[in-house]
Amino acid sequence: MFKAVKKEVIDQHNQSHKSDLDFDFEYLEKKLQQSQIDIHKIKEQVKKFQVAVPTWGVGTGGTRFARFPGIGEPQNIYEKIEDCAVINDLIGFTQKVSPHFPWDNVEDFSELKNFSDNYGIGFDVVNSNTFQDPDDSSESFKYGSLTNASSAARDKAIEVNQKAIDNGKILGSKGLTVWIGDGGNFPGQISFSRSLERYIDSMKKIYSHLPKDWTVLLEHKPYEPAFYSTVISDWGTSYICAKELGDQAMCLVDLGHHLPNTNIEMIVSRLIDLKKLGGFHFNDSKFGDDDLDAGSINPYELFLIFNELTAASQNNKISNISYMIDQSHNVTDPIESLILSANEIVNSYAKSLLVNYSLLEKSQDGNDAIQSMQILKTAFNIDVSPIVAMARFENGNSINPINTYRTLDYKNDKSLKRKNKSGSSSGIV
Ligand code: PSV
Ligand code: MN
Repeated sequence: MFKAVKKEVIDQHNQSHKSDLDFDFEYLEKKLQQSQIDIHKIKEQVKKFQVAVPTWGVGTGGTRFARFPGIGEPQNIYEKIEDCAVINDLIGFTQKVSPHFPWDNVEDFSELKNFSDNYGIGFDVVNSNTFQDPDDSSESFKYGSLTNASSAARDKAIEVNQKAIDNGKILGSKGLTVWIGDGGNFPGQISFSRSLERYIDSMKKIYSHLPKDWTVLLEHKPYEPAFYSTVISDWGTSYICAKELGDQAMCLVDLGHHLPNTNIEMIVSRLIDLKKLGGFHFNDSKFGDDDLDAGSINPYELFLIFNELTAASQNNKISNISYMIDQSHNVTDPIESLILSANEIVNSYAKSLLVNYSLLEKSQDGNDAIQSMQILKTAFNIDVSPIVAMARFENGNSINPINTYRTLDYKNDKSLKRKNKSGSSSGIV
């Protein structure tokens, strides 16, 4: 097994941070004892938390205006895996990656799996890309993929998805996320009705290609790249399609795919009750699908989402939710953004574990709005970073991952071998 970051480096760093961590942890332990919360129980749950890193997230992102590549950027899936292994060696919460096809296509998927296995990296849900033309340019998805009026284009889009499943099978994945950019830029451009019908029809063909132990996750989005209407625009449409397809079809909630001020935590609760919540794409946003770092703009929203998840899990209402990050890192070193984002997600999860749900239920049913709100706010306001840091330490990872990462000079080192392609193209990868 290779280590992207040497164990000795992590251990040496941890030595200099351990006594401060012990001090903070013991203080929090006493503080939580006052509310009869056992910090060790929380820490054990936190140690098991996992969220997948998007392979496309380790490359510098961009907008439709420009992309400003960083130094030592990964140029192919193998180099992306190396960067993901650095992240996981430092934090341990990201043992799997979520690949995107055809972006991550290789000749030999078994070889890729062996390579990743060696780094201790596995493969989570795979993603299919039919929002740009297929690799062989045999068909165009300019006017849609799974919902295109041309049956040849639809068949090609189905084939791209089926290939993604086949690749994922070799990699050990158990799921496929389907997001299509299909929609219209002008009123009248497409028939709302016929395009949805075609989507369901195409999805049925993809669904029938799924192995029995796989899940297909349907991802909705209200706009972009289509700016007037999208075919799978909201969670209701996504739910109807998942229901129509069958038990292996679930809905995926990308935090950026909602109109402003949408109550995302309520959507999460609804999908849980409808038994159709299958996964997340975590990110944050200010205005639209900004793909900013998780928890960087609205950490309370992230906490409220985990509050729904933890309450549902304590009532045995959910299992097997796929947690993935989906971000575009335009001005930061993606490795640093992903380290902080994953920790921010774990942080929100840890805070949700502090909520006393039986007290909250009583308070809600007693119509005590102030107390109910305070129960959540109190948990949210507790600094759980010593729990998360101790979980990382006990899992063999870094107490202060950004600090450790910066001493590696990793990207400078990589830039000697990885040569960025010239020019500044736009786009997300
Ligand atoms: C679309 O905006 C999306 O959220 C889908 O999940 C894509 O697969 C991903 O972004 C690409 O970054
Ligand atoms: Mn997404």
